Amino acid sequence: MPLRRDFLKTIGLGAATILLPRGLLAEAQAGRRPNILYIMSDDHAAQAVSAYGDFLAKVAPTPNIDRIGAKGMRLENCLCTNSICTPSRGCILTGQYSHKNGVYTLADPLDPERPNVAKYLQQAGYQTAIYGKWHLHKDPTGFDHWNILPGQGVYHDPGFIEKDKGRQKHTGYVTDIITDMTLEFLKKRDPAKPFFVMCHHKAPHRPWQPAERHAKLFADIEMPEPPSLYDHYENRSHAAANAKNKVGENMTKTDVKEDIPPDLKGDALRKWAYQRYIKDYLRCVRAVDENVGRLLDYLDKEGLAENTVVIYTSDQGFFLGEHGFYDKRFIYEESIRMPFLVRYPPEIAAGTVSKDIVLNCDFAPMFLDFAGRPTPSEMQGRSFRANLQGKTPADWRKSMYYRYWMHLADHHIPAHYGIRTPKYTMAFYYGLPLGTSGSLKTPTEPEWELFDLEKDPHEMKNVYADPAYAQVVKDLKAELKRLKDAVGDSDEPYPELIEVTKKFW
Ligand SMILES: [Ca+2]
Repeated sequence: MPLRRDFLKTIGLGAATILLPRGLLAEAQAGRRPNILYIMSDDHAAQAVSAYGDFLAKVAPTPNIDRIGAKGMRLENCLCTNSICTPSRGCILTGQYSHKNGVYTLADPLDPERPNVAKYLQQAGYQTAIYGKWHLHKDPTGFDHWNILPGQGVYHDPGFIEKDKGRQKHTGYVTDIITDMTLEFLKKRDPAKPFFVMCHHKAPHRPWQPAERHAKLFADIEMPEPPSLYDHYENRSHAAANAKNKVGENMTKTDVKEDIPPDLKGDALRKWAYQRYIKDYLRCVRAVDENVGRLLDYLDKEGLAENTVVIYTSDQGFFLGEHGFYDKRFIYEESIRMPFLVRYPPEIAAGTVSKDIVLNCDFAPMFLDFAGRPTPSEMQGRSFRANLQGKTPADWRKSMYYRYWMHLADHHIPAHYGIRTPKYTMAFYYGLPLGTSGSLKTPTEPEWELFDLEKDPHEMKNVYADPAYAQVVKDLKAELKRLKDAVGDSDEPYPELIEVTKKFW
């Protein structure tokens, strides 16, 4: 391969270029670096991707999404650095944590002037495009073509904002339309250049409105429940107990699509609402899966399957009734774990699995690596192209830093930062509205949580205060401090946090 690359580089230079017939040159240039098809849905939990074999795999399979993993690799520990839509999208594009790229919360725009991976890929000669959910408030930059949903967008007959054309209404179901746009781009692309296209679905985001053709799907079956659906938060932080993301209790008529019976309370309400919630959620997933199939079929038909890196992921994880929750934001597993399936037959062996800790800020460096470009100095992630080949670098990370900033915003979940290792998750709920999370929210009592993931994979028991874990706590705090410093998340701008830290560490 290096020889071939060098040769192509040589023929691509100056006068030598004209020695090749146009068609052959186009093919050579396109073949030199792979195309990248990046499919990302919104709030699609790994538990609802059947390749992950979780509790919903049998009743709600995702055969098309699974095709990507079957011909490539499934990541078991792809984790989000800030589990909420806008910040995760900012992180994916910039390769930076929220405190570096300025996208701390749902309200923060991504500065269009800032470098992003699409701009770098454009410079590398890629055709770039994005369709669907954007949610970074200001118009995209770095994309040759874009057609995005305004804000969250809607499921049925959605409006879109197209580059140079502005707002237009479309008829149909949003997941089908976003796929139609992606296919249209692929059909009209310049075959002389490799492409980078981001197909960003709105589904299965709240309020979980399925396509008409899936309205009756699962109607006659009782869906399996997750093991922690009836969690009552004993041995846990106040954060979990006080959160307002409870299935049933914190849902509206829009969520469950009918009046909530007033006599239903407690576990009975949770049980009733869960069935309505999970069925609509999985109906939305069904349309995503069908549409992933359309894209894969197109690549097969056009002979693009071999030279295209195909990825399926979601902007974060989601609670599907675990802990009695819906939504995300927490450092807990279901929230921070992103489904991630990738295939690229020349390099990635079929049916492989990686347990390496990969972060959403690693995506941009990985795309650039496939484009033959180095990781720009401002990016904090690291390319995992070698990991995808089963060649994990010896110094690959063994722990990750997480931070959620939106103190007591939607769903009343406190801001926190923490660490996740293969064995433990530990979080510090520092109790303060900081960054751009707003100053009107009241502080809460700081508290810690520690979960032993080997003994307690469902994170049901906080062992932070257990004397048996005293040394573990000490070691994890040292590693957390190291990670926090390494990503440059300084407390210097927040004297009140420095005070809280002195008292509670
Ligand atoms: Ca999301």
